[in-house]
Amino acid sequence: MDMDSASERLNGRGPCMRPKSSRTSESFKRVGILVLAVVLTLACLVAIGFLVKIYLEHHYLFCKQPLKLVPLKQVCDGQLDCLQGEDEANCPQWVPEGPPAGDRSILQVLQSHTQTWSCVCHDHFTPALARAACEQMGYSSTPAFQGVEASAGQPLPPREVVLSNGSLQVLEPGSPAAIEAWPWQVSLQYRREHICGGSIIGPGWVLTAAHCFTNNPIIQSWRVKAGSDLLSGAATIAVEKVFLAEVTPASPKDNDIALVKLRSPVRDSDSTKPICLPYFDEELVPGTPLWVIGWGYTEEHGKLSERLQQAEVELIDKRSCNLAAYHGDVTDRMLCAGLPQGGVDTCQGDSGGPLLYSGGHWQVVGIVSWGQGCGTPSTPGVYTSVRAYLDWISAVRRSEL
Ligand code: 4AZ
Repeated sequence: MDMDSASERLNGRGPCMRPKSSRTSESFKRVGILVLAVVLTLACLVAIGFLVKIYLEHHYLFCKQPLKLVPLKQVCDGQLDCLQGEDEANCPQWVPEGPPAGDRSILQVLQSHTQTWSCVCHDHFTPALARAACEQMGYSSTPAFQGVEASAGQPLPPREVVLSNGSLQVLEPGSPAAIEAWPWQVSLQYRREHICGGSIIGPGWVLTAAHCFTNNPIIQSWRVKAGSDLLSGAATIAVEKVFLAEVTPASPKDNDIALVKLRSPVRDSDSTKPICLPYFDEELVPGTPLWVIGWGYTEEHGKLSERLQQAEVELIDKRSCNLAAYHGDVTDRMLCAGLPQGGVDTCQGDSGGPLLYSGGHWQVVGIVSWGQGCGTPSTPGVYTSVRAYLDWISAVRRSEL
């Protein structure tokens, strides 16, 4: 054995053995092919998944609850297929066309909650109002506008609008009220017809206005309806006596207060409860928030409301009330209430009902009495001040003990 072959053996490189580096590269190759195959398979799976996703998105909507696929033609078809309504949410909406415009120059508004159209009536329309109106219709350019004569044959009722948060809003004079919120409110009915509102101030007593009885003098024809926010239906209570504060022909608006004694007392419940009288020594300051409620006309020449309405007003100081509109007719025993810009007011059919102050507990501070028109600016509603008649109320009730 020569030295060279001995060292070849020692190094493990015999004539039938491959070199070590060639074996390593082969196993590298095998691993490489395996990795490539795995990567290619994964890529294929991702591509297939992607294609399946595109296909499903084109033909189905994915419902989360219950987990299912809804064919696209069942989406926005008016029938709920997904429990959470995903298939009927965000659908195109149908918007009904308004009535054909009589005068094509008059701006019309649709009140969403009543779905009724009105034409916009505004004495001092401004560029800001015009711009807001156009923006609400999707236009951004500066509009031109002009006032038009409102003819008698107007096909739509006029409604006043105000600018609120950048958009035109129809002035909403009131909102529907639940009797449980105002359980002292009653309807005074003559021959089954609603004439006035009133307030329960004790189990058998209703406070109202004297002028309700002017053309309706037969006591047996009067009935009182308590515990309901609707005018029709429900039982009524008979009237035993009516007490009026003395009204003189010289000042017919004075002493517009009456007490009605019921034949049977109303029992307290969630929908029938008496209201407190005001404190004799508490004079409210102008600007105090007050509430009015009733079934009266919802606009000046309108009609009674079947459902009780509520509206917030504020106490207006007597001096400015007299100066602005009433030339001294508002006496110390009356209160003015409304909003300086008008729009919220009582009207025919609300008479006799309460003007309410929420001073810790609800108090009837006034009785709906008179006013020029309904809701016009500068002619607020005028109310009998109940505080001025506390002695009269006690005297009447004492006389019936
Ligand atoms: C009425 O005729 C009447 N805007 C009641 C209140 C008002 C006007 C009229 C106040 O019974």
